[in-house]
Amino acid sequence: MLPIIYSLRNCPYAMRARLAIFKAKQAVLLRDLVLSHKPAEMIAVSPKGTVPVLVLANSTVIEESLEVMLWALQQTDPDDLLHCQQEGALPEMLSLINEFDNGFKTSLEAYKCAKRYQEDNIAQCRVVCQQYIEQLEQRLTEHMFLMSDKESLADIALVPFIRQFARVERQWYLQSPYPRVRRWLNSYLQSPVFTKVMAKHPLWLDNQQDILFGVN
Ligand SMILES: N[C@@H](CCC(=O)N[C@@H](CS)C(=O)NCC(=O)O)C(=O)O
Repeated sequence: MLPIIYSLRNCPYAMRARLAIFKAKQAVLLRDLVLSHKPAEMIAVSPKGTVPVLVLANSTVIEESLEVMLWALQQTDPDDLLHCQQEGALPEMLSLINEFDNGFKTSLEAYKCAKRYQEDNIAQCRVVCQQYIEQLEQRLTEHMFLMSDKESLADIALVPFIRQFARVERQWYLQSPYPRVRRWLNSYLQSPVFTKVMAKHPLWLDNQQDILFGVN
């Protein structure tokens, strides 16, 4: 029995989990859902009702996206996204991810909201986000990816959220002083991996058909 992942196509947390599963070449059964119709099977094992949720063959339930990523890469990590030979690399990545999951995510939500409701504080909200984007630009000045010249867990954990930031005020973003962030984000958005991870599937509740994901 393969692990089952409950997922939502455009959710950045589910996206990062799918990216890690794909990078780790782990076969899982994907069940796509919408938040207005969460499958009872998912709520039964994970009452908190957020996606992604991964259910392993031994019934272990993993209900945090970062934990799903770590589970996948601990099975196999062909691209060494965990930088396993480098002492201290993983805690450093986790610390960066934590900073973005908390501070940046909150600022991004405020920025998205200001845009959606055409609030007059949009520039202020953007400036708060920019402090985080500047940090990434600085990192990408020093190396090709966020941690080093090698791709890492941090890159695939953060990229779905930077994608969201880039979409809030498209024209502003395209001329913003962050050319390295744009190059880094574009290289993901244009990659075959991203195409696979963002493929559209029928909703599981509509046809109860699992989609084999991660290995094809
Ligand atoms: N900390 C969780 C957050 C996941 C999360 O908040 N996902 C959103 C969708 S992007 C969700 O499921 N929200 C539930 C709802 O709005 O009902 C994780 O990292 O997996």
